[in-house]
Amino acid sequence: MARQPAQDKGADRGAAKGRESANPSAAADTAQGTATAGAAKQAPAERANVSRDELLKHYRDMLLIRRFEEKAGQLYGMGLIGGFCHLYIGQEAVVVGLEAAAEEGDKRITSYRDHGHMLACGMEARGVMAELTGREGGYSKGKGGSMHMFSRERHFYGGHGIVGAQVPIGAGLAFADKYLGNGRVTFTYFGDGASNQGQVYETYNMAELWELPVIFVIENNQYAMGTSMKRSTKSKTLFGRGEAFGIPGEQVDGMDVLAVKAAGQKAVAHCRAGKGPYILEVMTYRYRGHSMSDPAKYRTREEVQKMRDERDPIEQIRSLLLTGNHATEDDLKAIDREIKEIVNDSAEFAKESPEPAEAELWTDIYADLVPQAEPADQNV
Ligand SMILES: Cc1ncc(C[n+]2csc(CCOP(=O)(O)OP(=O)(O)O)c2C)c(N)n1
Ligand SMILES: [Mg+2]
Repeated sequence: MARQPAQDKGADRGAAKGRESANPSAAADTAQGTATAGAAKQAPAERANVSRDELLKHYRDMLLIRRFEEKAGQLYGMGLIGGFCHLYIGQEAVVVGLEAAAEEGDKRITSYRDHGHMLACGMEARGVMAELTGREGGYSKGKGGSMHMFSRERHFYGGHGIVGAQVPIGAGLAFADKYLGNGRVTFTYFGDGASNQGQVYETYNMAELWELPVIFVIENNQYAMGTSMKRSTKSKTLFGRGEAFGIPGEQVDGMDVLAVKAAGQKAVAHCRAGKGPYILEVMTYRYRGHSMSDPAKYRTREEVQKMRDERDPIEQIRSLLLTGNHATEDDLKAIDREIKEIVNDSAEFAKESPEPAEAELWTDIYADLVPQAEPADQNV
């Protein structure tokens, strides 16, 4: 069994530090020095007209993801989660910022690093944790696991283990919405590694040709397993590749939830106005390994620590809340307690939920939605 790294304490430990250094407009100093935010030229308080309630919601939503993922890491270490498990710790601002730009009915689809996306779009922590542990109470009745959860109710279309596979499917979802004329937008998330795949560019071409309402969100965490961006491409930006197909886009500071939200709103407006797809390259960073077993030889501990100390997305909002007198330490402690309860409750629920019955092996294999055709004439 893979050894677990120490629990992520970034959101607590860096509190004081965050107040001094959390200027989200600062260029992120990353492995490649590329995590600058095209959209983040001003400090968020000046840039975004954000209410106290919004700030608190962003803080709460990001903290839920972080604490949930820490708990998932623990349960994995205890042998309660089998198979693959890719944690999202460090990247919380991406999905929380974009969900803040979405409206009810908009769709989302992503890769295997998907727990944060589920929580951010309103799926229940209990159902996600029970699925991770392979229990009946999970979103896929315990048969899908970490990478294969869906919720039609919350318009969440997975959870895809094949790198890049979700990209054409995301365009397909957007095609359906365009056909139905319902004004909905699809957020199609994929990584920097996935963005070197051919199917992404076939999808770009069709999406632009058909003016599909799809936002391609490249979560550029700068590594594809152990391969850094530097080793995989000479492209200066990934969003810039859309230009060949006529798709506009931009690079965003993915450690700044307000910058992500602002860019998301712009992209959504573009899509809803019928102008076709938009690309957001969101510069982010994962603190943990690629998955639970990761030799971590491709980057230094110092690189990770620097990012956590100086750029942590939760610390940035925490700092804004405190320095702007929008919240007190006690207010934030109360939120921390509330989140802890939700996460602990999800783990208890998961442990108590039974494993799926053997008969479940034969269910949920084919959809029953296709109308049955009349039996064909045997002689034709
Ligand atoms: C088609 C395919 N090729 C290779 C793999 C193995 N694999 C899993 S994740 C991954 C890296 C993808 O990196 P990126 O797109 O940057 O996403 P991240 O893991 O950083 O979120 C690879 C190569 C796979 N699952 N599917
Ligand atoms: Mg990556």
